[in-house]
Parts: sequence; C-alpha cells; structure tokens
Amino acid sequence: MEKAATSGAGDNKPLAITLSCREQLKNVRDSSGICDAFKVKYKENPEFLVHAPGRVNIVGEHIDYCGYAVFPMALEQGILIAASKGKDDLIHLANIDEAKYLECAPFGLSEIRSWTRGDASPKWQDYVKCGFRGIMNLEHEGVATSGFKIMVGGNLPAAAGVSSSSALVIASALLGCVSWNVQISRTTIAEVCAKTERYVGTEGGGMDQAISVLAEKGNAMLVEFNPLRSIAVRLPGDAIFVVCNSMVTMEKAATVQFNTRVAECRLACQILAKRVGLDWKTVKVLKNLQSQLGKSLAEMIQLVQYHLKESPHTLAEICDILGTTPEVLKAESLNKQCAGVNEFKLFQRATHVFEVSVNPSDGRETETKAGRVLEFRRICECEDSSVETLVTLGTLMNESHVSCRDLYQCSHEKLDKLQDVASKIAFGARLTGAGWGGCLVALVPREKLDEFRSTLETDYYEKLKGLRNGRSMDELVFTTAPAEGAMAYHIQ
Ligand code: NG1
Ligand code: MG
Repeated sequence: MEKAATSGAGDNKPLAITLSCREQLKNVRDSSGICDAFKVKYKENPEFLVHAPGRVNIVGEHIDYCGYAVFPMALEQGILIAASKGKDDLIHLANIDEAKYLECAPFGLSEIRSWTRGDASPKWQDYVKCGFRGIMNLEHEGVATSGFKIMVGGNLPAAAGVSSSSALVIASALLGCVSWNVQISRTTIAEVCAKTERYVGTEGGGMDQAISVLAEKGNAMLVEFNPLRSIAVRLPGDAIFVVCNSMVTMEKAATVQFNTRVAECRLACQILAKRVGLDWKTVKVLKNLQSQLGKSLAEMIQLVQYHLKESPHTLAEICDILGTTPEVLKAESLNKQCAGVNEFKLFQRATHVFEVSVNPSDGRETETKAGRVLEFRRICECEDSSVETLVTLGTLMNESHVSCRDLYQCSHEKLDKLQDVASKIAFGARLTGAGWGGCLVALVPREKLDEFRSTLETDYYEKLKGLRNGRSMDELVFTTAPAEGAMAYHIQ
C-alpha cells in the first residue's frame, strides 16, 4: 500500500463538489457540449464531470526528474471528462473529437491493474489506464468495484507541451477516487499519477501531475520533490503570461529524445558519484548527489567541469569510468528507448540542471547566477510589479530558453524563431514543457498585448500557413490567469 502524503498547498480543497440537479452540471465549465455528446453516445446522462487543467511551466525545465523544484502554473484550459458508473467492470471510452482520437474497444478494469504500454506507440486511452491503475493499486476498500462510461473532451491542445497527457491521467484518477469513494489527499493523487504515467514509457518527473491537481487559483506554484510539496506564489500583478503554440507537435512518449535526456542526467550523476567515491549504483538523481555531498550549486558545476568532458561520452567510455559492462549499465541506468544511443552529452545536460536549479531551503545560492527557479520565486514574493522587476523576470526566462536550446538541446528551430520574434516585444519568453516543439510562454507588458499578437501573426504564423491549418489566433496565442487544480462534480 502507498503511504499517504498530506503536504500540498491544495490539499485542503475537497476532491469533489456535489450538485443537486442535472442543470447545475451543465452550467459547470462549459460542459453542455460534452454532456450532450455523452448522452448521444450512451443514451443516458452523465453522473460525473471531471476537469483537470493543463499547465505552463514558467521556469525550471527538465529538472523535476533530477529532484529539483520547478515553477508551473495551471491553465484555465483543461481536460473535461463526463462519466457514469457502469454495471460491470468494463470501461467504455470515447472522445468528443472522434476523428482524431479513435474510439477503442471496451476494456476491463482487471486488465488495467498490471497494464504497461509495451512496444506499441502510446494511444490516448493509455493515459486513462495510467490514471485508473494508480488508484486501483492503492487497494482501498471499494476500489474498482465498477467500470465506467466515459466521454473525454476539453480545450487543451495535445502534444503542445501544455500537459494534456497528465491532465487526462489526473482526471481519470480523480474520477476513480470520487466514484469509488477513495479518500486520499491531492498530494497522494499527484504522487501516484506521477508514477503511473511512467507506464506509457517515459521517465517524467512529477511536475505536471502535481500542478494539475494541487494548483491554487490566482497563484503559480513552487513544486518541490521528495517529498512532494507545493507552495503557492503570487505572480506580480502586472505580469501577463501568454502561451504561444509553435504548431510543431511532439509526442514525447513516441520518441527517443526525452528518455535519453533523463538517462544522460542519471549517467552524469553516476559518474560524478563514482569520481567522488560514492556507490554509483545507488546515487542516480543529481539532487540526491548534491545533498549527499553537501555542496552548493556553484560547487556542483565545478565538479562537472572537473570530471566530465565537453565532448560526448560513448557507452564504452562510461563503462570504463564506472568499471562495469554495457549489460550492467543498461540494466542500472538506461531505459528501453535509448538502447541504441551511443553518445551522451553529460557535461552539457548536467550544466543545464545545476544552472537552473536550486535547493529552496538553501538560501546560499541566491547570489549566484545558478538559481533561476528560486530567484524567480524570490522576486515574485517581493510583490513589486515595477517594470524593472518584470524585466528581470523576463531576462530569467530568456536565459532559461537559451540553456534549453544550447545545453539541453530540447528546442526546435521553429520554437527558437518564435522565441526570437516574441522576445522582441515581451519582457522574456521561453519554451515550456518538454520542448522539441510545443508551446512558448512569454511575459508581456499589458499595454503591448495587441502589438505582441499582431507581430507574432505577421512574423511567425502567417509565414507558416501550412502548419496553421486554419487555426485562429485565439487558439494559437492565449493569455491565461493561474487557474485552480482538478475538480470533480457529482450529481446526487
Ligand atoms: P511534457 O512533455 O511537457 O508534458 C515533461 C514531463 C515533466 C517535465 C517536463 C520538462 C511528463 C508527464 N512530464 O512534460 O515532468 O520533466 O517534460 O520540464 O513526463
Ligand atoms: Mg505530457
């Protein structure tokens, strides 16, 4: 059984709101479309509605799985599920966009308990399975006693780096909790879903699941890991964050890049551990290495510069340093997707992680350039909305983009072009989420919003009409206030 954690900022909010009549359900979250589609499909009314928001990460990319804190905010846009409990253990699943998300054959709950994706490309329904699996494995009384009829919809662009996958995992898990009466904290749901989303095959961190379920309306969240803790942080009043879709889609679970980056961070950690005399097989997470050594980030960067070379390490070189064989290394440190990769850029990846990360409880780093996440939080907490403050925040965002582009190499030429156009008007802009496509987040002066949008339209979107595919500017570029975490609505 999983142990229950209870320390999230959003933990004091109930998981569900009870509604007394059907009309109330239709008035929640623009849900009449999905309620109607549910009724057409299943010839009955839904009993539950679940909303789980997507997110933008404002600063701190590809560091959650290294154990470092990140700084996301929940979007108003999200995944919306309408559902009713079934009479047997089957899950019937349909998507409102049935042309894009093909209907799948019903599957039994018993099949989910031990489900993993295997070698096929991930399908949209796999994320639903991840969510249910997490809750089922908690082994609470009443769990998985009934299946569901489900209609999935919402207004989040998929494969765009705004975390539609985790929002779907969270929404499914929350539906499981509420309908089977599993009473656990939001923090536990976040932890469980971070683990189970890995069954699709990517070794992600826990940022997306945490923000989707723990977010507080009006605030961004500093999310720390091990143990998971979320701290609400108010953004400066005049800061307008704009999400801009590069129109390049990236299915990270279907590609080798994401997991290779995770493996590179692990290998960098293990080599450093070995070099300083620790057991490389047990020290696999950069933050844990830093804690064990009691070093500052600046000192960690010195270690990187001393022990890792700038040119890529081959598998054979890594085995040599660690005194092991490729077979053992594959079992200890690599994942399936990077089985065929032979060159690992350990110096650059570790430098990116230590540059952008900071231990929130360790104030020592604030004077160095190293702590972009903590620095961002510190500035926000000064509650000063002056132009100088916004310029400083924007500069941190631009620096973060450069680190993602050059050191972590998780950008894309079109995303870089968009960042270039955006940052001419914005205080700053950076890719958000895993990268290799997806969205940009920009901090834009309030009075320049119109100019920002029209410049993006002429200098970016108009030039890529083929990719645009008829989408409106409102779909591609939108402002968003920090929204609240996931919520279920139940008619009684
Ligand atoms: P995306 O691909 O944007 O949902 C992924 C990971 C995060 C984090 C970011 C990079 C999952 C579910 N999400 O987000 O944990 O590592 O990349 O900062 O794997
Ligand atoms: Mg995702």
